[in-house]
Amino acid sequence: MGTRSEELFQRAVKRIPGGVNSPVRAYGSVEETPRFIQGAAGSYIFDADGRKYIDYICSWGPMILGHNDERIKDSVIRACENGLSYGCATEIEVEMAEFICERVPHIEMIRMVNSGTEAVMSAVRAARGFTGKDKIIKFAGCYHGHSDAMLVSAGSGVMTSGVSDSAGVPRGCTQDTLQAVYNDLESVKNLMEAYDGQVAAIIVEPVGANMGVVPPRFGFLEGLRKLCDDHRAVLIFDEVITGFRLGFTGAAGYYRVRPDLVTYGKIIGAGLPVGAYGGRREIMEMVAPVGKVYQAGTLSGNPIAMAAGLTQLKILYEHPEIYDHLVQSGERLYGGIEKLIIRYELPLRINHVESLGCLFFTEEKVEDYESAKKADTGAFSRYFTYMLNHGVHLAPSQFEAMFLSDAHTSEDIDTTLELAEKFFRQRESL
Ligand code: KE4
Repeated sequence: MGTRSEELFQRAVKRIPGGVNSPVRAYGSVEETPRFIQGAAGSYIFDADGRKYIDYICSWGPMILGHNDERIKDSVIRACENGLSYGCATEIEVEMAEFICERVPHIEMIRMVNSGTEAVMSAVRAARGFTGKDKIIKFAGCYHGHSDAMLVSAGSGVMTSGVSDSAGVPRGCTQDTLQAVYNDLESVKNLMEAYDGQVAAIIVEPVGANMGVVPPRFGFLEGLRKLCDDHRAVLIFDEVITGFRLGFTGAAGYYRVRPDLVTYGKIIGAGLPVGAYGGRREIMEMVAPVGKVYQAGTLSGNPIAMAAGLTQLKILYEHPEIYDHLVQSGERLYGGIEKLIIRYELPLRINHVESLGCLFFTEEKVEDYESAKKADTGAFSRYFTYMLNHGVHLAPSQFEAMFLSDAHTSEDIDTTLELAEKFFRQRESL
């Protein structure tokens, strides 16, 4: 008799491509049956067989307060009392926009959409409309969602899907997407000069988190800012992961580099489908209906999703101690792994920024896509399986981030470290 997850997966693959509604959930790069989750609370998730896991996916970032937070759930239930969707403007959309714009200095105007992909697609279009230029510079290993133009050496699931980019994307959709090397300003300068006067924008994950976690080298983001100023290009920070995680003002505030546009997802929706893009008023006023850049969405600013997202943002803003806890938890977890690497002389690297981190199965420094790809995905798979079977749910890919929430306790982290130590002591498994 198989497990409930196995049974559900067997049914799922018959009717859903790969049995999942997003590729990374299929555990394609690890030797495990994907766990079908039936519930969650705080730092824990529970699978269809009732097994409990300490969860480091946190829905890929949105559950920064922990799963099933009562305050957010209550706001959703209250919002449902009035109705689910109107296709008309609502007060809470105004509240959400004002709340963000009044607290994030580089966001003068903002538009709600339904996913990070949509946010990026729209921000890129706004940048092209604003500058009248076509070329976009992205970085190998950075993932900006699955819009055609962004599927060039993308990170995240693309890295593990064995697909270098994607079938079904005509050359015409990617011919204006230029690819630079993360943390290598020279590679960006060369493109800017080669395509002088043609580059509409540089889009960057201010902390790479889709090739595993790769922090920006000192001066990298500042260098991008200067290159955009010198070449009249728009600097887009894709903060779908880092937004409202690295403090309320995200990576822009953390690194003190001002982007022209920012894209959001995940935390802004608290687990409901919300994305957003915003920034300089003169760029955002290019967007329909006030400007000539068309973008629309039936469920954009949906009142239920706004209730969840705005509640989460208010809690984060009104309780800055949450960010202190996230930093301390990050130091405990990733610092603890660092100590194990040193104690057991392990051929591993840990990269992290506050509550975001990634354990790379390589002994070389990981600072870009090429160095990340050197990681031993087989060893990672064995580690993933060991941790999963001992009650710790990591991202099922070497090229994803670990996410901490305010709900993770010291006990959760110490349990995780004890299990990791047991795995590493069986050194031959590396
Ligand atoms: P969504 O369309 O999945 O909401 O957001 C796309 C996106 C854009 N930008 C960044 C920096 C992102 O990390 C993402 C999505 N992140 C992945 C996890 N690495 C989502 C997980 C999935 O694809 O299922």
